[in-house]
Amino acid sequence: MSVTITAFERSPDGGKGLARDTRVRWALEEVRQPYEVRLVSFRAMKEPAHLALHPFGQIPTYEEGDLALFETGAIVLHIAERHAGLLPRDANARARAIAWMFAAVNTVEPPVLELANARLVESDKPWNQERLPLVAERVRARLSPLAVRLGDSEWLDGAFSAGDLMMASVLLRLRASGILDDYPNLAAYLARGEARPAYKRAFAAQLAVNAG
Ligand code: GTB
Repeated sequence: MSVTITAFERSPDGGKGLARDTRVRWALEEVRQPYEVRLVSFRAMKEPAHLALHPFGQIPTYEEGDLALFETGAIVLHIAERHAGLLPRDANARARAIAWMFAAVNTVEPPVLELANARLVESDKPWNQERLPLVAERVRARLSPLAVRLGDSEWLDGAFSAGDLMMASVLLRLRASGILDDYPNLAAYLARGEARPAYKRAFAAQLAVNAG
């Protein structure tokens, strides 16, 4: 069954791979599933046709036959459950990998987004300089225990899984802040994720849309 995802017609990051279609592309590349991309403008995302796919008028979405999904966590889990390569066979290890997916989107991503917004969207506000350190501290409160848990391991729990894919995708958003420099093992973990051939193909595909 063919798969179609949506992505920004022109991503505000100019192809740095920070928009969330990249993690879905990455998952599809890991499991070697071909996919089509429908590009949508900011206006089209808020129109009825797209809202029928995504109630919040965002990208990415995922269509496969009769199935339409939104939310990258749900999309990546769907891909990982249907194709070998992103979740362990052992039931307990599989459950733990899924727990890391939730940790990525539910525990780590919220403060990471707050920091990105504080740095980019709120930088002209008079209270920004006072707020920025508070928000950065909330990010550190997640990174420190994550770094302790990862330790010297290659991935979070055994072999690379959808949990690592989601966690690395979230950490990517921190690179510009420089905060990862204080967590060398997390920086190396992220670099290992980016070095995966599947990530490279996903990155190149989104760059091809946004370059120039
Ligand atoms: N929780 C949802 C999920 O995981 O799928 C969040 C989806 C989401 O935030 N989508 C964003 C969107 O559609 C694009 S990725 N925004 C438009 C809108 O809400 O109207 C967020 C994003 C956007 C831009 C950059 N950037 O340029 O650096 C990075 C990330």
